Amino acid sequence: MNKKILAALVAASAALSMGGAAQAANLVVNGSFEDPGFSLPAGSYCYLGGPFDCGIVNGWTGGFPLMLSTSGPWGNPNTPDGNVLVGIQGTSFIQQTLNLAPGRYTLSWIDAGRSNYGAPAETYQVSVGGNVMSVESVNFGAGWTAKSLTFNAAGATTLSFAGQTTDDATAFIDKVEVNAVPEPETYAMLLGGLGLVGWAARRKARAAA
Ligand SMILES: [Ca+2]
Repeated sequence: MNKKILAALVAASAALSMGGAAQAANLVVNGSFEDPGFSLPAGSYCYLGGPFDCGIVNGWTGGFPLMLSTSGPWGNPNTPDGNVLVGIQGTSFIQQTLNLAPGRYTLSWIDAGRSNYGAPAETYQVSVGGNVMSVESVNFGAGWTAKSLTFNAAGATTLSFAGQTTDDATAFIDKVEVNAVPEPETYAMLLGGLGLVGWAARRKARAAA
């Protein structure tokens, strides 16, 4: 009997763990920009919706964001996330709308600065659902830096990275991810299940003694 209870609890704990793993999947479509939807040879670039038009960037819409490959001509450091990255230049922007279940989420990304242009910094706003969540200033030549913020959402939610300068300064962005923050109840259920497993094991040990 105890073995059956134990097996059921182990299965329940495993299912909860798997649920947690599923929640941790990145919800952003093409957040790495590695599936751009267009051909981008090494060392080249295009704009979404402008001259040298990329035509399409899978998962994303925007106003004139720069799509770059590693070793691109815009003074971008090579990205640690594949070969393709985005440049937010002047007041250009890139955005994506996610349909999110009610809950709490983490948005994470990496950014870096332009090394071959003299402007001191590119400032860009990170918005979620139309609310400005963060204003980032990326200095000239800055290396890749991990950024993140958390937000609550339910339903259609637009993520946006929007430049705030009037010059040719550029912030490079890559590795955009949104992950669900596990609910406290999930942890409580898991811990409760583990507690019962421990109790059952102790009971069995006493019975055997
Ligand atoms: Ca990338």
